[in-house]
Amino acid sequence: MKTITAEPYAFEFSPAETALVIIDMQRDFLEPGGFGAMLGNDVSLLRSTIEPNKKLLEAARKHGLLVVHTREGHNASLLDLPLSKKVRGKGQKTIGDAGPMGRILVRGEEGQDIIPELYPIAGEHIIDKPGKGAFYATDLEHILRQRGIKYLIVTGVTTEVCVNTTVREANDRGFECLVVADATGSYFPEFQRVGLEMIKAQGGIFGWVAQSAQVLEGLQS
Ligand code: C5J
Repeated sequence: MKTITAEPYAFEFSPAETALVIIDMQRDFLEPGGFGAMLGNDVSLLRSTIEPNKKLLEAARKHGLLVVHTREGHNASLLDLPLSKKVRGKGQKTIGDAGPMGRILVRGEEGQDIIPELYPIAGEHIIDKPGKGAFYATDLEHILRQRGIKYLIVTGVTTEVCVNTTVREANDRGFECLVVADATGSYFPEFQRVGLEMIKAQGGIFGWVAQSAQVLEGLQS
């Protein structure tokens, strides 16, 4: 077993039973003209997460962790897009409409893909998810169980939406989750802080929180 210095206490894990789960590091959330910007957000606020994710991805590859990337998005037919999600926000443009990076949040379009800095390599799994949680309407749980995974190191965007939803889903399924603070990001600094607090409060009610440097140190140890 290896140990990562974390809050509320040390996170113990075995690399062979651990997956790095990178949530929705997509152009639609991190680059101008995508879904995040369409909702009125300053997407530059998420860009500080790229470097820590690069380092974690490199380390995960080196130490043989299972790597899972997720992408929020919908089928080109939009048949998997609830009307509630399509119209929420009453924006001029919504999911499925044409944007500068293709149809917004639609699978196969440029904007829906993972940013080039963190692009998956052969052997890494990509989960396309229609919801905020990565377990909803996907084969993620099946893949993790098949590989004997018990521990998840979770990164990505946004902290209070897809990261938190996924960690809560994982926690209810018995996975031990560690969320990497500087490798997760929010358009709202307050939500970033509180989103992490909610995970580690009450003795780690949903899991653990650490910085990427602590995760890297734990992996090396
Ligand atoms: C959002 C996500 N914020 N990946 N998606 O709509 O957090």
